[in-house]
Amino acid sequence: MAGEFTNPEIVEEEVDILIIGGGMGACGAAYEIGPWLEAAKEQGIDLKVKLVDKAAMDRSGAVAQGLSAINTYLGDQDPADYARMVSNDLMGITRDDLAYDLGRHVDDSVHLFEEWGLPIWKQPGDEVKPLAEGGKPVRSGKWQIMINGESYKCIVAESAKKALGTARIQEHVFIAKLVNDKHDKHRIAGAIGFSLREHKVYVYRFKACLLVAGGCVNLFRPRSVGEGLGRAWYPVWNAGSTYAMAAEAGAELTMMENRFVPVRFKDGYGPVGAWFLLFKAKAINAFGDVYLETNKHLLDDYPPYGQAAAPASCLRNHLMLKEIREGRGPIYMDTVTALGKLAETMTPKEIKHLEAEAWEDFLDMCIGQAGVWAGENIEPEKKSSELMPTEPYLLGSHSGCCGIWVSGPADLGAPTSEEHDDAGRIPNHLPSGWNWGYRSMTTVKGLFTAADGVGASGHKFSSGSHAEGRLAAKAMVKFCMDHKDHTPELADAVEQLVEEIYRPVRNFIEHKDYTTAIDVNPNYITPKMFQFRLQKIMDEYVAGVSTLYQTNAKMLEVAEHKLEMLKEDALKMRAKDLHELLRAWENYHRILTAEAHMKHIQFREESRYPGFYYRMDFNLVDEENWKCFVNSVYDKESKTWTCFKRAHVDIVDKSKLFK
Ligand code: SFD
Ligand code: AMP
Repeated sequence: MAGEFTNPEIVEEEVDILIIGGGMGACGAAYEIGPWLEAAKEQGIDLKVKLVDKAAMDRSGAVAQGLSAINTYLGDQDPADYARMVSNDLMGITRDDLAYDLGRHVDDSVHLFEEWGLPIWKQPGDEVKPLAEGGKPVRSGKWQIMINGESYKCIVAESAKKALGTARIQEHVFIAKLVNDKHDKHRIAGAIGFSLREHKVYVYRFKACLLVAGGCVNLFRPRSVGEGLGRAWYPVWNAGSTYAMAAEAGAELTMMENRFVPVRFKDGYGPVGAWFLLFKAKAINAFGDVYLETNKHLLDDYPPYGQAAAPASCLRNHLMLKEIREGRGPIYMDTVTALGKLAETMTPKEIKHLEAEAWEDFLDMCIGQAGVWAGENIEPEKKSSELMPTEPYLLGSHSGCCGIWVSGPADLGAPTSEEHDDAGRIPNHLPSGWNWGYRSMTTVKGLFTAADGVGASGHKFSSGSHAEGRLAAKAMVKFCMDHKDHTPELADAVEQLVEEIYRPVRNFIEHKDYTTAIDVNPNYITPKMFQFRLQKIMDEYVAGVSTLYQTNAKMLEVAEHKLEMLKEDALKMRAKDLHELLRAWENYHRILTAEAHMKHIQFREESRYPGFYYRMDFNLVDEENWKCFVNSVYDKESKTWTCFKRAHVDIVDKSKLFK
């Protein structure tokens, strides 16, 4: 066994652009890049592109299981209103330039999805009229539209593969590290990864790279343990690769203190959006109180955000947590009353159809929840279902905003009171430091990101992630054309990189015969056990579910120390096969992401997201001192983080939100 396992074949390849990931952002880039490559060719520049996904694109990433709604579709709404909503839901600290830019581009991706065959619910009479031709969708909420989306990812991936061509796509290769340029440490030059099917290590050299490997899941101890282990809301295969690899390459991160704690149907993590928004269901405590109403006064503690017409997701959680803390749980989604009310004006056939839709909402995107309903004999019209706030997730495209600091669009600016237009914006006046030439480029030259990778925006969801991938693709081609004579050279020797990637394999081979039980060995730790240790630290000290999302400086100090120890032990992770090598590297990415999260929470001395986490020693939103971005850089040589403030500017006028 040892032979080829310990000495993998090394495959070196030079391209111009590497796309890392095969999810919504990557599919957007893969689809969009073709025409821009053609335009470059016409100018005599022939650019080579490759896409690498650790899984199979048809079912990889967050949309793997399908979705039942597209949560960002503007229709005839104003992108400035969209930017306002994003800001409000994320407690005022977002990049309006990024949100506005996304808002004005996102619908085009949705129109493409429909053209490619995604069934979108339409208003009666408009059933066969495409959205692009004015067909009116069934909206579950102001920004969300309903779809029959079990095959959503297959449809989007099919078009991406067709556009890029399968010869330019490599599946089942996990990228483990980015490599900086030999002559400029603020530039990216390559990436290294390994095959999950064969004993091969891939080394890519490139001018530009799109890092779109999703968010981070399983860094906190999940609520589902034991027989439920592996069940989570966001996909367990989003392992923080985006944030960790960008940080190691020297990219500035932003808002890594932010997290998303979704309220979900208990145990199955089923979606709640359709229930709240489409079926108009209410969440209640065990005694039937609608806590969003009975606890409404708590919002007064958080001006101005508490006064917004729609309270932020974290504030909704805050009102629920009071009920749980004070012993008035379980919390329920009152499906019985909601369906009963809807049924009052319906025929039996229409009622049957409505019930089918309630089931399909789960079957389209979270089959496990349908399993819970079936297994517990839950008929939603007769029995309400429990809700729970989940363990925290790190992401930048859903209702969270952690991620990487990127260059914004060049044509959107900060308003001054004298000169903004009706939508509250003026052109050509960007806050300094928000644009450095190429949309979606990080602070590392040539390194781009999109979707879950882009911080300080959020609420892009599946459609916005695709659109943002497209924006990045165009900018990357421009970057390559502007730097056509640049030859990337790796800062690190390939042999040394391979050695590092395969360290868990060597740990195993060297020590496996020391004991007779393969998992019990003083010389190595299995990736599974290592993950448990990380999750325990994060859960107990960094505001996980076991402390009801509470922490303080002292607890964070303990976490800091324990994470240091864990990082030392990480060198002892073992890999008995390629699958474990994947698990080991996912853990390396998770631990750095977890550390960034912890450091940012430590730095921000306030509780900006009540309901997502509380710094009990600074249990307030402190507008005066903390209405700012918290950004950080990681130094891979000294293994230290530096956190700092960056000024926040409202480019879109927000006063409308609080009227
Ligand atoms: O119900 C490597 N999302 C929803 N979006 C909507 O529009 N509507 C919904 O209904 C949504 N909801 C929802 C959503 C997600 C999930 C999991 C659930 C419910 C249960 C959000 C979107 O899905 C999300 O915004 C986008 O998918 C984000 O796109 P992107 O590209 O940032 O991430 P990805 O799609 O997960 O893809 C990641 C890719 O990277 C690969 N990868 N490849 C190589 N090397 C590595 N080291 C890698 N690490 C990862 C992955 O394989 C994958 O291809 S609801 O809750 O509101
Ligand atoms: P979810 O299924 O919870 O991910 O929600 C899908 C969409 O509905 C997201 O855009 C959420 O922000 C929005 N949403 C969910 N619950 C509510 C609610 N109670 N009020 C307003 N918007 C909500």
